[in-house]
Amino acid sequence: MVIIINKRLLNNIYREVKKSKEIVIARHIGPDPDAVASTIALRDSIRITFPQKKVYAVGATVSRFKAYGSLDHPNFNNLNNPLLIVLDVPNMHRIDGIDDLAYSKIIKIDHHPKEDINAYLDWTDTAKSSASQMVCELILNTKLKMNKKIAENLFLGIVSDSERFSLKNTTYETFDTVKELLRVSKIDFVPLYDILYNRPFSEHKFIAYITNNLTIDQNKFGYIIIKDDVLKEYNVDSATPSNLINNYHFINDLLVWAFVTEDIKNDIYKVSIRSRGPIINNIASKYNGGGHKFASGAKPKTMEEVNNLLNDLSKACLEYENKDI
Ligand SMILES: [Mn+2]
Repeated sequence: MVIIINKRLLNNIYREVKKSKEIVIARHIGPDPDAVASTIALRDSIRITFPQKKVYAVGATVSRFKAYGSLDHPNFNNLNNPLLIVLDVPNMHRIDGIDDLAYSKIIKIDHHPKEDINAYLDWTDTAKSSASQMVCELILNTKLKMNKKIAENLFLGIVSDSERFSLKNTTYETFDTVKELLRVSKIDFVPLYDILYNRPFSEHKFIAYITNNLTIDQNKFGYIIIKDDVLKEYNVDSATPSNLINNYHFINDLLVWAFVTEDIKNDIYKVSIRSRGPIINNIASKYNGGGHKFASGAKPKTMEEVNNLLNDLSKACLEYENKDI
């Protein structure tokens, strides 16, 4: 059985869902597989459990994630103060696609450290591998229903956010939940890895470009600044580097690494950061960002801010290396 400490909170979330006629489910901007998969899975579960309800999963459509299912674009004017459920996001300004929505109350399910979202029911647990794991636990421990597609999405969200159960957010609970998910759904999960890891050869050449051009300083801090013309040359977009950054987890010479990508369209720099030791989310939050202790992102506006961020990260590596001496 899945071990749940907060069964009461899960029951309260279920009761609130049951009570609500209209529900909007949202996640963070710049989505990743966990954000998309958990949103669509929860929507589909509520839909098959309560077919009479209006349930929408919102946020910008990302063509790369179409295998998870399609998102909804309801006219918010036709809704009457729906319940808003936010997944995988701790800050109000990073919720995607709810700008003109007048909602009644918020339920939050998230594994990032708590920020400014003030929820009526708040299930925040940084010990969970993924929002998908949490949605999975919610479904398995309440009367919410599961089907094959829901199970596949949840599996993909968990595998992706835990980087195939290799990151520090993976616990015995993660395995417990996945075991239960596979037991009840009987999904054939091995072919699903294609959805996460198949990529065109041009993207592999781009990985080679990053590897060849990554600068590693004396503090074991690695970084690369990827210009827009390079993205064009390799036929990738400004979101691609953040999807590749976990590939660099098992490199001896790296303690922290950052991919800085020029985002011409939005006139900012997108920075993805990973760490194998130093805590980085407090640094990212100084540069229009945040995230997990060892996996963060930031969006500095100028090259000067980028340089300051890179300096701070390198310094964090130095302090981390010196702390045991
Ligand atoms: Mn997540």
